[in-house]
Amino acid sequence: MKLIYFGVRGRVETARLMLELTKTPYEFEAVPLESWLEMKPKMLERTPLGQLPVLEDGAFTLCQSAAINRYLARKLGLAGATIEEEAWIDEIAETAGDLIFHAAMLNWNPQFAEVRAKNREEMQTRLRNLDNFFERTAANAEFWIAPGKYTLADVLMAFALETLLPLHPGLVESFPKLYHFMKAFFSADGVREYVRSDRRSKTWTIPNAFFAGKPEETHQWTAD
Ligand SMILES: N[C@@H](CCC(=O)N[C@@H](CS)C(=O)NCC(=O)O)C(=O)O
Repeated sequence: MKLIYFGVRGRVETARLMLELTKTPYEFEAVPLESWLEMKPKMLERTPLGQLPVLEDGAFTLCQSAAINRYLARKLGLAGATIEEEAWIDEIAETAGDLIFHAAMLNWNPQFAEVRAKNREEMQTRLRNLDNFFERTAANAEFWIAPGKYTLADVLMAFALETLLPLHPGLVESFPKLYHFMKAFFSADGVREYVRSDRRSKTWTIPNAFFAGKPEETHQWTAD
């Protein structure tokens, strides 16, 4: 299996986390930004809009990060066991997607410094609601859908919460249940080694962004 993306976490990281969690061998091709314009016409043959990420699984090619995530979840045993579980995973996936969307909008906002504090307040409200939702619905402290069984929901939500750590220092930590859930995922067998390795991209996005394009603006896990 092969994933192609830029050398950042961005829209490919949850697919990588699933492959690492399940210890599935894969190749990651990091396209240098400077090669992209030359490469893009060729990518149009493989993806509708000539964008990344792209997954190649033998002769099967797939684009759109959410489609890649769902395909991998089904293939790697991280999907729901019933249609209710699937719907619930979708619900959490959309919620995680909202967090990522608001983080990305802030990261790319030229007024980043001016609007960061307001975004933190809004994010605090979102996390308060999420914390209550987690309390009401999670299987246990470390697994959202099924106790002892990771699903796409855990992967997407843990990554979304991790994304907020450098953006709003101390905010996720102020919700101990969510913080514990996120940390437990990043300590899971397979994930733990990967996120502490050089194989993981050091930045959340590309250097052109106003935030998250530098390693110090992106969360790094250290040995503990
Ligand atoms: N909905 C698509 C969006 C893909 C997308 O916007 N990819 C960006 C990188 S994050 C890209 O390829 N940009 C280069 C370009 O559009 O030329 C997905 O989730 O995969």
